[in-house]
Amino acid sequence: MTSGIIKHTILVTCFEPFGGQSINPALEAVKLLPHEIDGCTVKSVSIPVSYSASYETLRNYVEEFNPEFVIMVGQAAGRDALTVERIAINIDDCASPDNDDDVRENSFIDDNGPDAIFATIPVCELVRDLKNKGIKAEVSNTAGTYVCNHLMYEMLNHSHEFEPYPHAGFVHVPLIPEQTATGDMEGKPSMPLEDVVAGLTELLKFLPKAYNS
Ligand code: PCA
Repeated sequence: MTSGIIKHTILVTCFEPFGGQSINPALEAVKLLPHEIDGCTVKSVSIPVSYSASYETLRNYVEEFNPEFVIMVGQAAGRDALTVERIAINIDDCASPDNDDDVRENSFIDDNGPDAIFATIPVCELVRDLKNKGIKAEVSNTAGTYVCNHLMYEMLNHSHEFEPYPHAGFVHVPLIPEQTATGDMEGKPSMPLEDVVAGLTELLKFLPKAYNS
């Protein structure tokens, strides 16, 4: 490594399949990401779709890799663009169980935590850059109230406990065509896997640069 150049580490998380599906496009895309992008080390890991185990798992990876950036990635059925989440809210609320069969309705994630926490990555700049590169991307104002929002909230709520401080954010990705050909998801919007991978790669490339502009 050239001396004097800081080598950033970006931790990228994805989720296992859930809700009876055999594919999670976040997992499929994240496992295809390069291990290095423009001199940044990219560590890709999978997180269980579990309210109780998701953050525990992520925290161990943050302690192991000491990343400057944590980019969490999940599936959002019905969306047709990469959506960079602006905010996580302090609520678990979904009629569908997680992969541990845990159903949480209208319950606080942290009884003493803030109602909501903004992502600490530059959401609008990232989306603008992706759009300029011809990638379908939007800012999203809701990460839902299921495990993705839960993990994003927990990460942001605990970021100050780590050194270096990890800037953290969440990207929801659309379904991929294999999921929408038949079954429950038939007819929903999709994005080819290679476009999801290309979009995430561009986002990771731009991320450290967004702090220098
Ligand atoms: N999407 C779900 C959880 C796991 C995933 O990929 C969500 O949006 O909460």
